[in-house]
Amino acid sequence: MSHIRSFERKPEVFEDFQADLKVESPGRINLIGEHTDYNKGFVLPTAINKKIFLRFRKNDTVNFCRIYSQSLDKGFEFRLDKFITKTGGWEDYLLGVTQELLQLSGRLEGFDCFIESELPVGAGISSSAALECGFAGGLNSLFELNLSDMQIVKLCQKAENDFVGSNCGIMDQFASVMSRKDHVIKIDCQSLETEFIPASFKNCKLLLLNTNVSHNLADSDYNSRREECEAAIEIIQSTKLGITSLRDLTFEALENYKEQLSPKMYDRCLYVLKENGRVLAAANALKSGNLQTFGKLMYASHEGLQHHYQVSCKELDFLVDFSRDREYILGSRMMGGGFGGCTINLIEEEHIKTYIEQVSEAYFKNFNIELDAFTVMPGEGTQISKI
Ligand code: GAF
Repeated sequence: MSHIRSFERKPEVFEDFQADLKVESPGRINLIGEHTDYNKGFVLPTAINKKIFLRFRKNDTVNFCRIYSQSLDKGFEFRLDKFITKTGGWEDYLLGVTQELLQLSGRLEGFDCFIESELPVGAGISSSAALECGFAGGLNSLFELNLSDMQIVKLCQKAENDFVGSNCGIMDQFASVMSRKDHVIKIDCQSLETEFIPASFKNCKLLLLNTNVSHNLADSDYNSRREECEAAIEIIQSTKLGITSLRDLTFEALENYKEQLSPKMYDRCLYVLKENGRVLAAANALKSGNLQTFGKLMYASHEGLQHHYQVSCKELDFLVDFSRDREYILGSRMMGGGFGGCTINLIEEEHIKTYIEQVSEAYFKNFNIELDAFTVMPGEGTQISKI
């Protein structure tokens, strides 16, 4: 039997909670470079000015841990000296991180943690990475474990892969921890080299439109895309040594293997190769202030995700299509893993209000679902402070 005990209401101990440490852990956006991180390619994300807030204190026990989420009005307690098992719910992000920290440092003790969030769940702005990284960063600091930011990033990704069971790449955790205010990060997911690029969008803003749908198979379809890429690499590797990821493949080499790959595999690979090129071109366009080019690359990215990688859905396609003949929208694309969540739009500021009214009305008419719309700014990665 699991020793993890859930509670549905706020326990007394979290009333008037006096913490030792507070953490601000941001969600992330990705301007371009989708499904390229686990293929060892390039991405262009940044943290945003919407966050999860966590507060921690030691509770003077050796093993007893208590966590409460104000936003969910739910919490749970567990012991560090008992085998940690999955619940299948939001708790797993935190239990997975705890297990990784125990394995890496073995030096945790009892604590209480109070969580509040302004990140919508399932919107594709990575509330899960924000939760993992904020929690890991907080415990690292509370118990003086001396783990580096990169160790935090990697252990959170591992917790999500091994404990939660989502085979995600490194982008979300990296962006949530490492970002700098008013910059986007070009990450080479093979070498983990980074370039911080000033995020100057002139008279434009980044507008997120949340479809408020999250199709059921999001996790398994995500994992199967990754498997399809890995299967293609395995086929190519069997005759061409030295190819360990799609990053090592050229367009020319891919054409040579076309016959041996299924049409689906070929399409997935082609998308990834093209998307890597688009990230590099987009980073250059941003540096030279060419937002028209940047926007076109966003549209091209969506088309690849829709037709070749096949991770979009009718709600996302509707929103991208709706933006197309409006000159004041420079670019639009689905963002994140896909199958629901948000589109990201590069839009001239003066048209935002009218556009939100128009697109919300049309979206509701089509799907009978309310659209959520909000602008975001590139923000700072995890921030931790003693109280
Ligand atoms: C999700 C994953 F967590 C990331 O690692 C990345 O693969 C993304 O989907 C798609 O680009 O957010």
